[in-house]
Amino acid sequence: ATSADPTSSSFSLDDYLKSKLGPIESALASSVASRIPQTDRICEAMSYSLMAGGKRIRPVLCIAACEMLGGDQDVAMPTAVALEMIHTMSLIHDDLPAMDDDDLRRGKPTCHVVYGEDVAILAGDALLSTSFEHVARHTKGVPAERVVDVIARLGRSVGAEGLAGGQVMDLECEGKAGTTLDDLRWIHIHKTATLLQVAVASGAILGGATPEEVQACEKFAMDIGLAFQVADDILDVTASSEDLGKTAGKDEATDKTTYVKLLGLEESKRYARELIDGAKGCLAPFGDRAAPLLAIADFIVDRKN
Ligand code: GRG
Repeated sequence: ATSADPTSSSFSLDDYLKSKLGPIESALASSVASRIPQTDRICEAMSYSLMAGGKRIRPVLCIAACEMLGGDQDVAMPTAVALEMIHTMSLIHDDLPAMDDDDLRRGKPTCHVVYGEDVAILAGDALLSTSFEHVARHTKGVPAERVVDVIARLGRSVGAEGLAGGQVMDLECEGKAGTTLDDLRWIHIHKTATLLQVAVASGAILGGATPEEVQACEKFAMDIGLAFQVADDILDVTASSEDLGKTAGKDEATDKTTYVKLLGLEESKRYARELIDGAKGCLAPFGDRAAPLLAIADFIVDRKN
């Protein structure tokens, strides 16, 4: 077995990511290519943000879950692309002057800085609607019910019970005293964990998971989603200010409530580790086939950006 083989005991996440990122990047690039001159500008704005160099955690999670269930990478790829489109849309909108008003994202000028607020809003809208079209049009080789289930889950993850609802709650809590750990958890479940959950659940569904298997995947993803956010708060305090697009200690300087402020640094680290260990336990039924997802779970708390 090679080190990229999920069943090998010497599984290497680096090799695994190297083997997945190439196909993901090319699928992303072709998904927003303009086909007629009239769409050149909007497609350029969509592509600018989509191709700006994210970690691609959501697409990798989706493909890894599909393969864990014995499904093919190609079956999951349209959904992997859709997840990154939705994620990118949320970042473009999150950076707008009406929201966080950020000039930099992933170390590059934000979409509205380059293309204007009007085009950035529309690029986000176009990425969102194209994500659903992309799954419906390009997912091949599995029963249609699985595809419909995936599209329904993607839609839910963006709406009031997902990104949009989480963002509104976040705005309500901003600068307000008395945000509790439960409030913080609610925000992060909806802003972050839900899309990670859909990434893993969709991959599993496309790979042919039973309802019990989907549930185990969902519990895994919810916990790594929360851990991701706790790790983010820890990184904001500990990361070096040379990190692109991040300012060390950023949240210390604002009113934003974070896990580190509520729990302290050491307790936050312990909480993140506990969430990751719990998450990994959910995948025990999948044996060695879970190796990539287990390694990604560790990466989420050990990452440096
Ligand atoms: C417009 C319907 C609609 C919804 C958007 C703006 C908004 C509502 C939601 C905000 C969502 C948001 C910005 C959540 C934070 C998600 C998060 C953890 C981002 C960082 O993800 P990484 O680390 O980023 O995966 P990279 O850059 O690696 O892709």
